[in-house]
Amino acid sequence: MVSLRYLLSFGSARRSSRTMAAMPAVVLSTINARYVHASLGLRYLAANMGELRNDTTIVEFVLGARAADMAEQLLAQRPRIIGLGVYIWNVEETTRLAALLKAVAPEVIVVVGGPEVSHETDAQRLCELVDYVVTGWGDLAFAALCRKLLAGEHPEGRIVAGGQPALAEIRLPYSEFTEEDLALRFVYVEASRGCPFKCEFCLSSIDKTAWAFDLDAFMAELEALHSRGARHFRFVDRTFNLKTAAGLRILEFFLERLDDRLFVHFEVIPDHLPDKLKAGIARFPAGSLQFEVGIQTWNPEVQSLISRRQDNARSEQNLAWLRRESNALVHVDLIAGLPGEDLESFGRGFDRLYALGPHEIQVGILKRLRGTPIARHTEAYGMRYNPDPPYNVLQTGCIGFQDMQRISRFARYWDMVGNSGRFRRALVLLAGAAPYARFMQFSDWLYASTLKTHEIALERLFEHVHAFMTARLELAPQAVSDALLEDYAASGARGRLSFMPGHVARRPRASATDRAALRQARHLP
Ligand code: B12
Ligand code: SF4
Repeated sequence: MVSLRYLLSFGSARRSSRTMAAMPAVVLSTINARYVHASLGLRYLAANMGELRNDTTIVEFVLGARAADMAEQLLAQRPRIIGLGVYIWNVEETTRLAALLKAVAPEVIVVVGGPEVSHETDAQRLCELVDYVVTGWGDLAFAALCRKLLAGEHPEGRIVAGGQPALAEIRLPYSEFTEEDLALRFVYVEASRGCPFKCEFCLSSIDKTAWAFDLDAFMAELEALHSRGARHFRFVDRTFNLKTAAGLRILEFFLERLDDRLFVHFEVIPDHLPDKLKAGIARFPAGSLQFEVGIQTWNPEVQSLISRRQDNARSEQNLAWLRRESNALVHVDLIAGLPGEDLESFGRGFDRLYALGPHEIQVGILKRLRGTPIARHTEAYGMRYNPDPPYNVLQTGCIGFQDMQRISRFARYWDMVGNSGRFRRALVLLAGAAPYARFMQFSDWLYASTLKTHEIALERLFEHVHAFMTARLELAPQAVSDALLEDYAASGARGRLSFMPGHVARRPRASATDRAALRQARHLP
């Protein structure tokens, strides 16, 4: 076994010290959304390779890497089998990668697995291109398949059902995190798998229930990670607060180890926060605890249509409690474009949530994930989805395409202005007493003025917000400037803004044709 087990790559290649003699038979790979996201799924597969573990290596990439570069790096390992983890965010890139791999090295067996290829395999080019598709859990199934393939057996059928072994049979993967992972990346951990709820837009709704890993064994792994220096933990449990006793024990573990660097992230359901959990939560200092809370919609009819059970009154009380009594960072998810929900209802929901003061409102556009039961509403509710990833809804019976475009831009701009935390003082003025309506007005105006939703420099964004609030909303210019200047200073940026005192207007930027003429002139003698 060579010492460097992981060859991490993000765009540009990092060289492995691996020698030709130590080439692994199996390479596990995936394209992560960003470098900070270390793949937990691959680490499970690697940890469960048994006698093949020393003959297996992990090579991770990040979105943006070129298919040819990734293929080159994978093939440089001279593997006999390449296993690729496929998710909604990487399926297009993985398809291009698999096509190249099969074109230049058809003898290398390519196996894919992961949530994106666990359903509707017939409809996917990627599944046609590769040799095997493992659906569902791959922890033990991948190793079993590799054993057969390396022994020269060829399993019948290209689609292999992963199966769901008892959790006790699965080796926990946490020793697979390297020192680099612990220092620089999120450490994903999992105390339970699956979800007992049935929200139809979510892939976890097809799980029969939630299964808990042996808590003692899991706590021992947390302890080992913590002693190795891990401080940034993200729980992938669908609903962390399902079992109070287990949740409390995990919270206590972190409370006993609080330090300046500790950061723990949990996904929680909003209507279940027993007093014991609250007492634990309240003891975390600022900056150490983060909750992602799914509200998705407040509309009871829509909730029942998509089989989401949620006690709105209790959710509201719990969110208010979190903001009032705890230091936890609270990020709340709302979905736009659910069947039966129009813009007005979405807007009312946004305002209701805004009033509760979460740190972030994450507005997501509904996606029709492969395998999710939401598909049953397609005809009756006029749902039209993007046929390509991320399968976002383009229009519904209640929201036309143009309005869906508006809400998508609203979500993007809200991220830049509302969620970024850079406009805290100005946002209060901008939102006024009607946050949704005001912000939608801003969003429409900003898009009409810039035709951009990306690549707006921070200074320009401050100037746009200033222009909108003074010229469009006709708010008192001094109050607007004061709020924005305070926000700008707090953001740490040190540029110049057009509404700063003593600002001298810049000469208008030369047009593209003027700049081309200037450039040509520079070549003249
Ligand atoms: C961490 C995470 C992310 C991270 C990215 C992580 C990364 N590596 O880059 C972030 C936060 C960026 C993210 C974002 C999104 N995510 Co996300 N995310 C997750 C989460 C919470 C954990 C994934 C995980 O580690 N699971 C634990 C491991 C053990 O499970 P696993 O990854 O599924 O792996 C198992 C099997 O799939 C299989 N397997 C995996 N790889 C391989 C490879 C081979 C060869 C084989 C044989 C088997 C196999 O075996 C593994 C062990 O059983 C899951 C929910 C969940 N709890 O799983 C959602 C989930 C993966 N995300 C999902 C979605 C929809 C999104 C978003 C689109 C959400 C949105 N904004 O609307 C975005 C898209 C991001 C983008 N840039 O476009 C869906 C995925 C649907 C899909 N078809 O891929 C999930 C399942 C949530 C859900 N319940 O619906 N996400
Ligand atoms: S949205 Fe949350 S509660 Fe609903 S099924 Fe998915 S993971 Fe479970």
